[in-house]
Amino acid sequence: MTRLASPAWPQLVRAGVAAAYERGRIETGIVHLGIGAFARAFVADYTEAALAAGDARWGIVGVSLRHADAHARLAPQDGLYTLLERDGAALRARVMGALTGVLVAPRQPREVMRCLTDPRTRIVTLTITEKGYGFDAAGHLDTAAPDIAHDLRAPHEPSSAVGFIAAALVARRAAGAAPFAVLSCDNLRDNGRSLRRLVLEYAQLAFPDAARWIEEAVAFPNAMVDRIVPRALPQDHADARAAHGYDDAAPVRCEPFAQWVIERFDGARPEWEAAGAQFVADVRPFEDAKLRLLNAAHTALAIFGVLLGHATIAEAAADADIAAYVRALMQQELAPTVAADAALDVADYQRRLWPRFANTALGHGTLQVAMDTSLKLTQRHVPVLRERLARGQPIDRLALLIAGWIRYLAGQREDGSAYEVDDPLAPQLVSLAARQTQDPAGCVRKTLAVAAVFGTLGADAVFAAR
Ligand code: CS2
Repeated sequence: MTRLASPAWPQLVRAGVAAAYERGRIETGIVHLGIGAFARAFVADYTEAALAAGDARWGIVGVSLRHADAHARLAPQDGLYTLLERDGAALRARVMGALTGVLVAPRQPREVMRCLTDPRTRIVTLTITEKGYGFDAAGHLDTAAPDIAHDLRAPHEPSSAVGFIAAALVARRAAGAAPFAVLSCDNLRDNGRSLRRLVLEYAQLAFPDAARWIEEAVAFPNAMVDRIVPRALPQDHADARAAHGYDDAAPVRCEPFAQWVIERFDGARPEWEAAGAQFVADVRPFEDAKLRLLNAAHTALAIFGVLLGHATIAEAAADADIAAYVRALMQQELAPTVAADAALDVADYQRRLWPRFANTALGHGTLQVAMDTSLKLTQRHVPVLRERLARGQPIDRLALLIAGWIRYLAGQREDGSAYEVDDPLAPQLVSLAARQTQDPAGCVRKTLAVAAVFGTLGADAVFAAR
């Protein structure tokens, strides 16, 4: 069987599996940091539509900041891969051509800098997950984080996303080139503004002369990103082959739904509207709806799903007890904190969520969504808890989720079987959780005192009592 790669492109176009553009003419206009499955199902898919609409400037060089896996799979395929949209029995397969290269930063740091400083690169997009940024608990630069500490010692040989962005901006300024815009595509509150603050704090330490210029010249638009993208499964390779006849070592599975809402930014960019991206003056209402409804409920389905032995989110959503609880959590405690906004129909957004959770074709692992929950809570639930407590509103269902999470940290399902807690704070949290049956109150008190997760909320007596 032939491996998917550039020579197949014209035939894929003729077969209607790839968009009808001349792939050899595509230039690189975007560097994407963190080229995992989400980036390939999201940024690349929207960009594919702009390329298909005839603007050849926007190929994407994907960069892995740590692992070589994406490169190993995609380089032999010249960046091509199959996107498999799954919903129930429906399957839509398309080959994406937007990736013009894949780099591994630890192995090719100079090549990464060369792409970032190329004047044709106009945008840097990122999907590096909550833990990739280097935020401390208060949302500032964590100068003690190993990557950040390393980069502050050697700012011209960066290893972190923030370090690469700052060093490249400084080099562009020195060369008289315009800066690129920086567009975070992670599930963080105020993702653009937060990243901007981080880069400025970093630049003040690493490149004090350039910090002011970065502050004035560089755009960091806020954006809300939404598409459920589970890990690929063996079935995906077979389905890709059935769709086009080639072997694909890097297929991506996702739901058909996608929504990208971006705060308006000036300067060159692909026509992402071609795939339905929305440009708005204020992205926050969208971001709140997404984090507080989809993501906050997702975490609840994942935690209780793991505990009750459900392998996937769809199975958890089909469990009558979990479903009743999560629906009540959404309706009574989460949705009321999402402000009404003329540009967003919250009720409609909410109505569309359950079928997405219940999509049995996704195979979205509860353990995958439960990963890094300590960081996700700070984005998804802690702000809601704060608001509701400040207004004297009930928090019973949110408190149950936190209790469920503490129970989850014990690493054991209700049936006694074990799983691994995958979280950057696991060593600390798992040891706190170990004695929870002997000393439940002490375990709760000590877990709520972990400031990296709860900040000052842990000291709230009403919260702790619930
Ligand atoms: C999920 C998200 O894994 C998780 O934490 O809640 O990745 C979710 O699938 C996406 O944000 C959907 O847009």
